[in-house]
Amino acid sequence: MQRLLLLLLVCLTPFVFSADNNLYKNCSRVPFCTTMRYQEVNKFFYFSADIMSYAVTDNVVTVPLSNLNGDELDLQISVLSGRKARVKVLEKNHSRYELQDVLDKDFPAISTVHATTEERMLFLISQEDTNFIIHVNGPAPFSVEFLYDTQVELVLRGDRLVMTNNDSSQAFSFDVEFEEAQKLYGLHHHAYNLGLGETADGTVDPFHLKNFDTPSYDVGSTMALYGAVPVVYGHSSKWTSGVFLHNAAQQWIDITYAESNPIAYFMVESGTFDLFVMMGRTPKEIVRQFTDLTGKAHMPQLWALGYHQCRYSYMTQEEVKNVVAYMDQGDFPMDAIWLDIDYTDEKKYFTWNKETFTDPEEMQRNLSSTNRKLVTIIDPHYKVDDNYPVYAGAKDDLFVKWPNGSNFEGNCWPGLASWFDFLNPEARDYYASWFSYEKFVGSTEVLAGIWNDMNEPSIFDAQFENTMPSETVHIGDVLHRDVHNIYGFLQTKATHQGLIQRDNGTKRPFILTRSHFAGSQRYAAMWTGDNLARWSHLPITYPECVNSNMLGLVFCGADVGGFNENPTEQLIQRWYQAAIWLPFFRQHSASNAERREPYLFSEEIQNVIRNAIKLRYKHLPVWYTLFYEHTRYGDPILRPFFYEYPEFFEQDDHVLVGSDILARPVLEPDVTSITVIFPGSNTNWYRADDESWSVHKGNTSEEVDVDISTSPYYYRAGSIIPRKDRARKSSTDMQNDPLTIYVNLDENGNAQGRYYQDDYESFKYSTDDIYLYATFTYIPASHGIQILIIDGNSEGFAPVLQEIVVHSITEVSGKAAGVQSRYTTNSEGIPLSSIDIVAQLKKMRSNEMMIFL
Ligand code: NBV
Repeated sequence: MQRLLLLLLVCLTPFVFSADNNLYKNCSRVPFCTTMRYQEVNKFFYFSADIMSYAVTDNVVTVPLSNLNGDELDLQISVLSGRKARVKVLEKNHSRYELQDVLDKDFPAISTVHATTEERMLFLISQEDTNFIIHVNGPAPFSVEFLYDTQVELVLRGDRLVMTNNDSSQAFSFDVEFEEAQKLYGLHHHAYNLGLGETADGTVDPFHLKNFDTPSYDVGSTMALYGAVPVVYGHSSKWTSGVFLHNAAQQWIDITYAESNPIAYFMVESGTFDLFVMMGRTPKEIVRQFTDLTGKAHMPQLWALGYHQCRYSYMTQEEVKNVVAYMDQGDFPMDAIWLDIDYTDEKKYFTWNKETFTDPEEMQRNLSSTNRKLVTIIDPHYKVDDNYPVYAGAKDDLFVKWPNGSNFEGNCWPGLASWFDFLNPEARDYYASWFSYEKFVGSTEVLAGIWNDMNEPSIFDAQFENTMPSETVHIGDVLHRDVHNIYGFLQTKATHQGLIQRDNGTKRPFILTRSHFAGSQRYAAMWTGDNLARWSHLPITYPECVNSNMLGLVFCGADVGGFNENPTEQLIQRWYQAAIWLPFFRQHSASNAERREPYLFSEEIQNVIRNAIKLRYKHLPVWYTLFYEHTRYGDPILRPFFYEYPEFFEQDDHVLVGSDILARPVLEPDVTSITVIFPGSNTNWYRADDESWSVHKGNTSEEVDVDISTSPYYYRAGSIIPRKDRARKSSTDMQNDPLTIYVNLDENGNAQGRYYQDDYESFKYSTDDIYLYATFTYIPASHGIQILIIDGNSEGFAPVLQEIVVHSITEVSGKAAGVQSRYTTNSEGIPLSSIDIVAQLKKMRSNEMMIFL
């Protein structure tokens, strides 16, 4: 019977073409959400802060809170370095689960000057930055105000603070007010605009954060999807501030703009009230504060930034070889081919289907001969089968359990399965050990990446909303409900550990994860899950990935073409043109969707797709440099307009790649023109896609004619863009290719850009500082390019320039126009390609040189 049911489920799953709103409960079906959403907190329950009794231990300031009902709480405030603070609200007699593993490091409280005024207010002044001040207002309902430069920027209000703690519930609620913010952002992952809209008016559900498997999800909805990042930023053109709720339980967040300032009202199922407050002045500062808390991604290997070809599933090793051969024949650059669940023996991970993948090592050798990599899927569910060694070695103590101590068993791809308890370090070690070449028999170095899917975790059981029941238990008697949203995060942590151990730390792991949480960037790239091959799903990929980028998760992408259903010919072309500007670039499709590898289309369509993929490869030096800057500073790679131009608000169909490329692909069907908006009142943009290099003033918009081959993108005047213009079969083939630098002069004739390179695969860039990081600056007076090594030991690197392309602004009939000059030699007629920059600098014992044009 069970098998029959499973078969039915398996057969039906791919045909579910829009999110099943019955399966996923809305707020009105979740008791704590219904209660908290409309509760009017009675004055009897308002807490006051007894500020005269505050105490300081290890710089942590504790203030007792109490209400007329006799409830007692502790308000704990830690001022952290870098204009951040941490606020906890704790019960005196109850304990709650305190989240582990998510923060990148410890954040000790720094010392403050503290004093009270009368009985009403406690002042805390950061000793590191005396402009950063916190006020605790005592009278009920107490509140905590966060000030910078005497301006209140953010208020934790006590008026909706409720902490329940009894046998059936540990839910709590509170609200945060963002002073003068014009818009709130954050709360990834939703298929929603970048700016968070009103929900508190009750017309829609609050934003829901509970990681679920949500195939064919709704666009424009607040429903929970695969990942959760509980962060809200409040932004105005004057300042930006934010909060991060360090808590991995289910949450619902209502947003309102109906009061004098925008408010985010958090309703949380369980776990600790542990709120980080970030007081950055600008979007850039605030993102850096958040990536300081939750960490940065490490460099990807170069190949991971190339084009990935995937399918559910390539069924045989011959098919794999054929796809690669056809891609080569069609002249489509590509770096990796992916194996979905069908490569395994009965969905038993770390095994191969011996009939269809008879010689996986030979297949990998074959891939390697064309410089391609293999990525295979490894899910978190393990078939209940005593003859399956991965299961047998774990079943005694390493799986998630029911409260009675028996292993939780549920249905998933392999039939009855159990799930690793990734909260348990021993389970992580054990699982990680299976990535070794000895244990994962048939894997070689060519199997260079791992794909963690279904890790919300997804379980085929509608009564638990297709995920792990909240009453199941992890190590240390931790209830699943307390750690639900980090289940996938912890799987990627273990996978990362496995790949590091497998290669003795010599290679940077590449992992793609579906489920994610704040901080997942330290271990994995992520994608937006099972989208649909419909026009509505193409434009939403931009706010989805821009949002994740603003929340640290920089390596984001979406299935090209849409996972379920079949894209029209027009849609697939537009999808490629748009997807090249997202950090992770992979075509993927469902098992019952038509095959759509690029070479299957007509010559005209192939041309459009080929040009798009090649354009991606030409910009690989830009992507690589931006990634490095993320690892160093925590900056996003994709940016909304307001990140660079705080006075500008988002345009969801435009994206900035770093600060210097503005992409506005065609995201809508059947149009002959689109509107392009240019940000920055003192900025000009050169049009780069049609090579007219026409110039467009910031703060204006323009109607641009488009046909199917047009996908507008622009370079910022004042930038220098390093490119490799010979797009070849793979990024590996391009590693030693020469650079073309595009010098885009601003109105004053200046331009600057940066370039980074390393060995493209190891951690030596971070352990031994072996890299090249340089600025290119155009010096108008000498009509030359200054190359300045910023830092890093660049010995052994030999970047060569093949061409310098200079764009400048001139006036044609009263209108700004672009002029292009190209140089392949320096002013003495020496070919640029013969100038070995690093060798020459070494000879000159300098970190700076000029190339005169
Ligand atoms: O492993 C099969 C698929 C995978 O192709 C897809 O990318 C995931 O998001 N997986 C979901 C399982 C469910 C497919 C219906």
